Amino acid sequence: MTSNPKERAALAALDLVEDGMKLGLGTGSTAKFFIEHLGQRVRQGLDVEGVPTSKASEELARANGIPLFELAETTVLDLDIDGSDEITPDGSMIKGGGGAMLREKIVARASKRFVMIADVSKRVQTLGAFPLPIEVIPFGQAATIGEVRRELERLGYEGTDISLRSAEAGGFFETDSGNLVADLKLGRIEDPKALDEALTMIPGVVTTGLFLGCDVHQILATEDGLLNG
Ligand code: ABF
Repeated sequence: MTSNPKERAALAALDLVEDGMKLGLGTGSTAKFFIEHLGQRVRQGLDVEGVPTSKASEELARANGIPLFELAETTVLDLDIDGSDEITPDGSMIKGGGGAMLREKIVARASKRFVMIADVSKRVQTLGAFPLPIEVIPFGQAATIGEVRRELERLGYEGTDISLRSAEAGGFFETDSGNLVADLKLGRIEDPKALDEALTMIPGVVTTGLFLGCDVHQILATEDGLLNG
């Protein structure tokens, strides 16, 4: 039994995988454990195929011999296994710390069931301590950020620190879709649904890192076990 809580959560999610399943393959360090252990099971004969939620997860899945496929109009995935940056007891999440929230959202929407894997530190009562990532197109990004700031003030978030995410190699971080990410330091989000709707209405905003209303099965690992529910 591994001592790493993220790996323990990933292994518990692996127990939910059955032969013949179509899977969403998440992004992040916890999902990495899942993909690597899934690859071992595939090499032992498990018959599954997956849709990766990022180029990084696609490369990792290929390196682990997991068959991949593209989402079609009628595709319904059996399980989407992914991490998160924050999650409340009712399953509302902030995702996108890794900048993959657009593809993650598309894959989650195409899935019958969303399995969130993380260490228990991701559990919060109210979202917002983790800066909310939003994906914005490069064209007119400054104007978009201005619109975002005005919407936030209308919703009562005064003086929010908004920063375009930098890339490690310098310049701005780019998502797999070639867009930018702005991180909103809101501190506490009282009405995530109203915030998500308001921000998503802004033309230059592609999506937010708010995942709301998913049927989420939470697998949260503590230092010595799993948190039930
Ligand atoms: C991904 O999981 C991202 O949305 C989120 O940022 C990340 C959390 O990563 P980790 O498992 O490394 O904490 O889905």
